[in-house]
Amino acid sequence: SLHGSRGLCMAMERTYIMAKPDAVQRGLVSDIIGRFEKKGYKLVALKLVKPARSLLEEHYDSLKDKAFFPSLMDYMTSGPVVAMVWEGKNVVATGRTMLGATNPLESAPGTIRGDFSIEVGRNICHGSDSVENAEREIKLWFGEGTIDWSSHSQGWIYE
Ligand code: IDP
Repeated sequence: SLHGSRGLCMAMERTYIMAKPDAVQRGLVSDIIGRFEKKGYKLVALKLVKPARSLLEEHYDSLKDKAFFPSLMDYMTSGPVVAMVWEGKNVVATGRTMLGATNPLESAPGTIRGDFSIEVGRNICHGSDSVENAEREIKLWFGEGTIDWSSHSQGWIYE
């Protein structure tokens, strides 16, 4: 309802989105943030971080046996990243759709990776792939917690 608080009371999903070092270097941070902001998702945490290798090893723990893992670590530790948490209905799956396929060769035009990147090892952004991983990644990157605030737009975004 427009004036009610249904949108605020709905159990909202949260996802961990990260602008990778190449996005920061190439000035694409605002484009990534802008897609999520304009879609209607709510920003609940954001910071610029130069992540320690140990943090990234934990973040990408499931990939540690892959041949590309060392180069992934070099890429991800090469500069600051923008870590953020976005909240909204179905934001984990929809966030992945907005990012596009992992390999930009397969990312559709209109997606963030499809529009702004070419190679898998320089694919500019990260987004949690499941609700469970989102919770794990949010805890890992935002031990300090997220920001609780009410957005005046909620009633214009959720019916
Ligand atoms: P995702 O980022 O779309 O969730 P994952 O398979 O979890 O994809 O891989 C994590 C990241 O590792 C990718 O975003 C990409 O930067 C890098 N990566 C994945 N596969 C390859 C590869 O085959 N070669 C080089 N880098 C890769």
